[in-house]
Amino acid sequence: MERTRWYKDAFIYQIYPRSFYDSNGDGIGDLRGIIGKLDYLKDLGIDAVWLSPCYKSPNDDNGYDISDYRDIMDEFGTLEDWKEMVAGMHERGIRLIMDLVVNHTSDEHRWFQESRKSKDNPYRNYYIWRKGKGKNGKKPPNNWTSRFGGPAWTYDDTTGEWYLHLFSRKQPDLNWDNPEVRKEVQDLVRYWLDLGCDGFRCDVITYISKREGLPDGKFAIGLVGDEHFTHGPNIHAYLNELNQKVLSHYDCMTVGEAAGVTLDEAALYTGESRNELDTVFMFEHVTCDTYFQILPRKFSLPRLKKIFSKWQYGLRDRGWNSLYYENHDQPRSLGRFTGDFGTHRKEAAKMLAVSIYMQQGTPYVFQGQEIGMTNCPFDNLDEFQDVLVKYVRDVLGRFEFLIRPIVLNVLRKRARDNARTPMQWSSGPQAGFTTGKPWMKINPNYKDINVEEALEDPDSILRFYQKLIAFRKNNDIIKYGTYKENYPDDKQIYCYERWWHGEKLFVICNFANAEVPFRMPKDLSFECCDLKLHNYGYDRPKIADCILRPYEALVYVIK
Ligand code: TEU
Ligand code: CA
Repeated sequence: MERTRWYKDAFIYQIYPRSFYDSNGDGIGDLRGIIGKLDYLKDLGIDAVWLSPCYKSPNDDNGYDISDYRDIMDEFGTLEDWKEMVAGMHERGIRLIMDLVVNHTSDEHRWFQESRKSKDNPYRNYYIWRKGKGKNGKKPPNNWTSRFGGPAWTYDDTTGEWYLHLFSRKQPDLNWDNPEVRKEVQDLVRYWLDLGCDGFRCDVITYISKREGLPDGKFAIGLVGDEHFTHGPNIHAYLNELNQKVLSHYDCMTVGEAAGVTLDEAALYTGESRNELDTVFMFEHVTCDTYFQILPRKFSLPRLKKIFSKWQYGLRDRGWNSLYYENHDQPRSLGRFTGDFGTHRKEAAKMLAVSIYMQQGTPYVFQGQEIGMTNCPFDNLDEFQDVLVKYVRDVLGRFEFLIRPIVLNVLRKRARDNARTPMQWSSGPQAGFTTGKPWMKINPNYKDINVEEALEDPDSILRFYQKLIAFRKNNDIIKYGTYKENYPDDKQIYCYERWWHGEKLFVICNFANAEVPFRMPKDLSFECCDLKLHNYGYDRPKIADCILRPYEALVYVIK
């Protein structure tokens, strides 16, 4: 099987199925809902869909807790619906990337149900069980914390031992050191590829290999234990094995979710000769406005640019980047990376698109980003649905009321719920998402921000995305060109160029909601120059010293 590496030319659209489109009025998005919107996706021009988990799940973490890897969640439909969905995608030239969540299962998975029954159950070693510390073993085996807060261990009465869960207690970690577990994963990956899926987004894949002996982690604020399971001792061997046994036999692609990944590690994961993953999601830019990855920190453009440039220069010829601002775990990018955009929502959203999608790598757009959806003005803590928020509230316990306004304020900025409010299709009831009662709050701004409106407006964010995606298609400068940043210290302007065989792409982005003077770089000489993308009506035909308008963004091809 020849691997065509089609992902280098692909624009990928992420669907969070629960919030995309509800076909049957139960208030929950579903696969038939996706089928109903395939033409919308085709018109947008995207090449592939990354679908967040749609497998059977008790939904403690909205499908990231899987109880059966080979079947579809009841609320989302059936395997037949899935097949129809894939066929419909393929007919339209759209590939499907499934979410592969194999660091952990649900505690309701049959393997775990068996595993907890007795110490000699054949499935016992599928998970990570340990005796506790202290008198009677009533203290957790080590000090690792769950990514959702609290200890990463839960005590189980039946056998008097603890099991490890790096996420919620309903998400027990699989034991990848057990060859049977790795075989199970290979089999289920093959199962979906044989059914027609085109690749995988590998959930928290950097956590699957834990250090032998599970030593205590060093003291840290928030997350403890990281150094013993992020890029753990056998990670590269396990990924190489999965690749050689299964992935390499298909023309598929993989993208690993890689929180904490460094440039050198990313090169190891994605180097083409290493046969592990094709690409990874790094996290540096989406943590550049946080403290301890949790608390909000003032956004700084130079800090963001430094991260972009580090990855553009650093992974060149050594691996392959992923380009994203949003996903189902991140707050919305508008406002976050633009400051208060006031009346310039459209310009700001288009500028953000230019700022990232002219870089080298595989671009991702998250549902709603293409119409400029924003964070949701949640009114109180009960409106949040995310298991992560429930954990936070658990930890605060009866002290919650003391700091409730602060918590609400932080969550409004940072909560994952911001990305998960239903897709805004129209200005009609429930934003056209459902005819029933939506499973989660709809952002009240849907009357102004919705797909219907965007399709009618020739100047909409959506129309701009269509143009940008079409421009990017089969564009060798964007795909292969070298990257060079201008004015790295500028606090308002992000300016970079890409160069390939005598042609140059020149990108100017004003991140400020204000007029900002721009000076042309001295070494820029050219004979002809073509304005390809502009969020202010294509009226600056030449690159020249000028005053950039609020959030103005320009892309030129020059020769
Ligand atoms: O995310 C892993 C992860 O690193 C995030 O959960 C992060 O810790 C969190 O967003 C705090 O910012 C993946 C999935 O994308 C996420 O939805 C799941 O909840 C998680 O794994 C567990 O499967
Ligand atoms: Ca439904």
